[in-house]
Amino acid sequence: MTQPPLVVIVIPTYNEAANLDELTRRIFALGIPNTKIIFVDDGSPDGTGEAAEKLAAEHEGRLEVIQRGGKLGLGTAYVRGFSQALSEGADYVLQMDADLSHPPEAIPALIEKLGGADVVVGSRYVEEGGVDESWRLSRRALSYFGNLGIRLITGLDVRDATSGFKAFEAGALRGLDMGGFRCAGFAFQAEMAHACQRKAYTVAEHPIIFMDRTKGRSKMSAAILAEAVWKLLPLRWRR
Ligand SMILES: Nc1nc2c(ncn2[C@@H]2O[C@H](COP(=O)(O)OP(=O)(O)OP(=O)(O)O)[C@@H](O)[C@H]2O)c(=O)[nH]1
Ligand SMILES: [Mg+2]
Repeated sequence: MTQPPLVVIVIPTYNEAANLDELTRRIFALGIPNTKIIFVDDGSPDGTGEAAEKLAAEHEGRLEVIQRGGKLGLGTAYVRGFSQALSEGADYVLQMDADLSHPPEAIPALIEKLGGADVVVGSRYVEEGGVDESWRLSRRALSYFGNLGIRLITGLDVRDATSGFKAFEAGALRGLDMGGFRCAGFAFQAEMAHACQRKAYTVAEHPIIFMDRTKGRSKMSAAILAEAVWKLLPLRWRR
């Protein structure tokens, strides 16, 4: 009997101890055969690393933890987790946040759409996609126009340029020069989308509703936003 494809979900964590149990439960409840989670934790002071190790012991062989010494940014955490996933022979690699903003229940649909695409993006800005109902108009506008601005600056075609919920066909991911990525913070998501577009990969989008985190705190900062402006600007001219 042939093995079902190996699905590896890479999740960077920084101070997400309160979210890991529910996230893990909801992912494994999907019952996707041959699925593995890799948490990449940056020495979170709130005990996320310990919580992740406990889950790794409960789900032996299906959940792995990469511990880094300090907060090195979600971009480099993804690059580290992706190379681990590929070295373990993943067929499909997914990325998502740990704070339950990305609904784990969309994972099967993302994987299914990989049948006709190299990359599938969980997207707020396609029909039926959206953001948390509780968002005020000002926050919606900031998110929408921020995304639009990044698309215009970088020349990205994908509708949700800053989505951190993506699925990759392993060969496509392997084809990217991730060592050359420059963005450490959330701009990494657009840098990644841009790298896929330069490679002329087929990118599909699947609608998701992005929910606000209910536990833990956002890591967004002025420095991370500044990085987005400075490092995404030159992308348009990168080859
Ligand atoms: N390993 C690691 N993970 C990080 C780091 N910064 C953020 N993360 C994780 O990256 C994901 C996204 O971070 P969030 O703080 O939710 O930021 P965001 O989703 O852009 O912003 P919000 O919408 O305000 O939540 C979460 O799973 C974080 O725990 C980091 O420096 N290292
Ligand atoms: Mg978040």
